[in-house]
Amino acid sequence: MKFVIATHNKGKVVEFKRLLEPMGIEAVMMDLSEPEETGTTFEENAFIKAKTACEETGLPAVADDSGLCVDYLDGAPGIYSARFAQPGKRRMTVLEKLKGVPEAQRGAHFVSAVCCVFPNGDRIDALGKCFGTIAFESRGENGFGYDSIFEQEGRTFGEMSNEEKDARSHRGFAFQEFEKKLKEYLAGHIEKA
Ligand code: ITT
Repeated sequence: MKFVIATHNKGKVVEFKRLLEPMGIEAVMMDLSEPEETGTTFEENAFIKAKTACEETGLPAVADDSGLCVDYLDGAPGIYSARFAQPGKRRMTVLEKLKGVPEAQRGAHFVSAVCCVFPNGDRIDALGKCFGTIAFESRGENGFGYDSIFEQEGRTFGEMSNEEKDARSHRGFAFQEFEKKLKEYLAGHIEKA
């Protein structure tokens, strides 16, 4: 099975391949346009990205819309995680906004809404969340985006191996659900778009 990966984020590309290939999926990159994310939810934006890529390539397309929701910031940056501050300044912006905030009030979670659209219009949706806290400083070089400031049990995602992150991350959980639904879909249980 060949699926096109509908993302322009290099960190996500690496994770998509890592999570999709063990399912027997050939995950390919193509030159895709970048649709405007006009949705008001993670799910809507994931669908916009997957549908656009499927229409452009004629292949089943998988997208994820994801983000970091910080309790102290009333869930921000949320769906605006990629547009929250200038590139390179996003982690620091979160840390600055939480300056002086004690550990007990630094709760946060990541969300990943995965959407796969097939050329016949069928779609599969899956959602994953993972909970942790915002660290007091950036730590670790692995991963991408907010990984180095998102902590679980004393270590940031940036300090974890790929396997550790996948086993506990929002995207790891979303792709677990996706795999289950894909198997059901392929066995004939079709969800209509
Ligand atoms: P595409 O839309 O092309 O997929 P994007 O980076 O714009 O790329 P989103 O709109 O879904 O993707 O924005 C999600 C942002 O949330 C992303 O840019 C990261 O900063 C952050 N993010 C999502 N998943 C993450 C993860 O696993 N680790 C760290 N940061 C993550």
